[in-house]
Amino acid sequence: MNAQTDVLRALVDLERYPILDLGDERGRAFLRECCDHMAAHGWCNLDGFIHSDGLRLLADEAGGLLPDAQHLTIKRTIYGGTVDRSVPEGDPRRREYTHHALQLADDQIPAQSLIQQLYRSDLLTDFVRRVQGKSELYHYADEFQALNIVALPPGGWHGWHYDYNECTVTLLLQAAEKGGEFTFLPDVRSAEGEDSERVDRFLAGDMSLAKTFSRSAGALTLFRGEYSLHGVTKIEGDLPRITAIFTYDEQPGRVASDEINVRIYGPRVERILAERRAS
Ligand SMILES: O=C(O)CCC(=O)C(=O)O
Ligand SMILES: [Fe+2]
Repeated sequence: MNAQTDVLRALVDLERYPILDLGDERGRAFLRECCDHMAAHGWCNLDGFIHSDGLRLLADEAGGLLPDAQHLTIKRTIYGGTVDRSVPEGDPRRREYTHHALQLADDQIPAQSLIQQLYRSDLLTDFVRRVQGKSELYHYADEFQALNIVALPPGGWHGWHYDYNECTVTLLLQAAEKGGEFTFLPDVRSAEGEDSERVDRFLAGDMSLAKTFSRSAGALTLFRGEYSLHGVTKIEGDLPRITAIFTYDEQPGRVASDEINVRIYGPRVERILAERRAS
């Protein structure tokens, strides 16, 4: 027994998802199923990954941390940057999508918190690495982006975008009463290019092209965020939708640019970076 396995035992439904025993027969079969699904569909969803006791702990913890979170207004094109003026006017790639979130950056989530311990668990990282088919995978080294907790308010959504990193994992901590569906185009682009026709049709409102599936709180979802255009549909009802975002990188030690972090996290991070430059 050690601290790593303790935290996984305290949170994860290991009967259903034997991530501590990937070497034995049942664990190997489970891992193979996840890898096959990822390879065939570009995503892998583990509903009920966090058991009900674990979910209560994580939801309470997030509830205690979120009052310190920043209210962010995030405005970006689907590629995450500012508008590319060379793109023709009227093209949805020029459009900036805006959404509002109450969001905790990694530096606001204590090291001893359960969610941080879960994200930092090498055993979980190794499971994600294997499902994503990578020879190496690390926690993202960016001090703000590595682990985030995002609460989307009722009436809001999460605008369509690609992530900056390929391997994304999301953990739903509180589902919306209605709506708030994670919606995506799995692997609609690759390092070689984008299936622009599908992206155009999706951005014009053709939701028939998008993948979505029912998820309840406790679901862990793996997908390739850098290659899969994605977002969250309108949150209906009275409850905010709360997710933890686990970010990974194939390269160790890589961080995001200050410009990107200021664009995402706003004045708090701008102040931190300015103070650091001044000292
Ligand atoms: O909340 C979700 O399910 C997705 C969030 C997301 O795409 C992101 O934070 O980059
Ligand atoms: Fe994303």
